[in-house]
Amino acid sequence: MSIEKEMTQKHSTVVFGLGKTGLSCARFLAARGVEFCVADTREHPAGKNELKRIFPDVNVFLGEIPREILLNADQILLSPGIAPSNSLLDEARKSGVSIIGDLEMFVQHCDKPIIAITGSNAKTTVTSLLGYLAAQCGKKMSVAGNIGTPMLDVLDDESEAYILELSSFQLDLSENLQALAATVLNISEDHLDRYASMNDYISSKQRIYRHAKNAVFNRADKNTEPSADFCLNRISFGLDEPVSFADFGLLRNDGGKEYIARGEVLLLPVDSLMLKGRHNLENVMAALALGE
Ligand code: UMA
Repeated sequence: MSIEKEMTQKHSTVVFGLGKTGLSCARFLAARGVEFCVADTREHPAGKNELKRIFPDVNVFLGEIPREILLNADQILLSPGIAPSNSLLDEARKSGVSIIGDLEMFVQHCDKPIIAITGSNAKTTVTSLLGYLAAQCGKKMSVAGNIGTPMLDVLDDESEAYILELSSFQLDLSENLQALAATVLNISEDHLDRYASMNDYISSKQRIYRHAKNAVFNRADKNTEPSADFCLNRISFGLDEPVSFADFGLLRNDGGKEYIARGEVLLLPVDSLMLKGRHNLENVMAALALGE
């Protein structure tokens, strides 16, 4: 097809970004018979050859993307690495184009519980640990998201629930996440090239708690605590003593041995853990709290 014809043809869905996420979006749409095209501002994005191999007939726009492609779309599925605000995307949004990410597509099609994990650090550790705990308990749960496996690639499997590592970029592109349990593990300065201020970055992380049923937060880091607007069950973790019966923390038994505890209940001795370092005690507590 000539480039002129391709440009005038209306694509209801544009997959913008041809990395891991873009490829998973393409597979997801194709499996559902949805017509789409793909765009990327690089001439040679990572997923170019793979897309051509599996979907040779899909229209692909690389390099300078014709404005019409984005402005005429009904929906743009944006990869997390692409900043959601630039003049063209703002114009598309104003003219009624829906701009979402893979997380929003996932939640719109998922009917199983989601456990959602974010934080500036340690999110991959806690996500992996929770996946390991679930497997040891005989639960079939898929682990996906920012950790590396695009979440749409696991959506149709036989999982009882999904454990998703989410970046702030992914959270920014979703309105309807309703996690069964959600956590912001910690917040430190990160990605400030994408956010106007630290407060914007914190708000982005806090989006994980919207519509969630249970929040797990770090009581040593005020910014991880769900804002008062969110009415949800709260469980905290920290390296001090648990504050209430629901919280996780550290306690010593009569012999002075240190334990991870929930409320007054001693759960496991700190020296029995193979993960070393005090920060990993927080990670273990977060995983236990989410698992609970
Ligand atoms: N692109 C454009 N225009 C732009 C910018 C990018 O077209 O202005 C294109 C690039 O040319 C490229 C594509 O977008 O072809 C890349 O998309 P992407 O950056 O979203 O990368 P993916 O390969 O889709 O990987 C993404 C996550 N990457 C980012 O968020 C930057 C991966 O997280 C994630 O594992 C993957 O989806 C699966 O969910 C990586 C990451 O670095 C590990 N995450 C950041 C972090 O952890 O700090 C947030």
